[in-house]
Amino acid sequence: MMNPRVEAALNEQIKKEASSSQYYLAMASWAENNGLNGTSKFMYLHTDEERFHMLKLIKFVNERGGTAIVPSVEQPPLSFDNLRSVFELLLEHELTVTASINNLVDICLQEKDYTTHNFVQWYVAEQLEEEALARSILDKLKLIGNESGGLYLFDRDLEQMTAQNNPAPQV
Ligand code: OFO
Repeated sequence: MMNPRVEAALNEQIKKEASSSQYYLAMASWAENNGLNGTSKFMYLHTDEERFHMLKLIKFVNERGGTAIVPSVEQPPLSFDNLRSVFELLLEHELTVTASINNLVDICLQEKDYTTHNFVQWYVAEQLEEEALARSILDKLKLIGNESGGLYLFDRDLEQMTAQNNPAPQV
C-alpha cells in the first residue's frame, strides 16, 4: 500500500505532466502552422518527453500498490504572440513544475517514504536540465530580438539540435 498523501501528490504530478505534454503539443502545432519547422520539431519531441514523464509516474504508482489516475486535460491556447513568448511561457511553465516536484520531495520526507523520495530524484535532475535548456534558448532569442534573418537561423539551429537528440525514451 502506498502512503495516501504521497499517492495523492504523485497523482497531482501525473496531471501536471499530462498538461505539460498537451501545452507543448499546442506550441508544436502553432509553430508548424507558422513556418517554424525547427521549433515545431523541438516541441513535438518535448511533448513526447512530457508524456514519458507522465507514464513513468503512472507505472511507479501502480507498481507500488497505488492507483494511478489518468487525468483529463484542459485545452491549451490555440495561438501564441511570437517565438520569444513561446519560450517565455515554456520556462514559466517549467518553473511551476519544478515547484511541484519540490513539494513532492517535501511530502516524501514528511511521510518518511524514502523509496518514492529516491524515485522523485530523477525528476529533480530532469527539471534542472529543462530549466537550463529553456534559459539558454531564451538568451539566444533575446540577442536576436526581432531580426527576421536571426530568427530564421535560430529556428534552423533548433531543428539541427532536435535531430541530434534521441527520440523520446520508452518506459
Ligand atoms: Fe516533465 O518536465 Fe517539463 O514539465
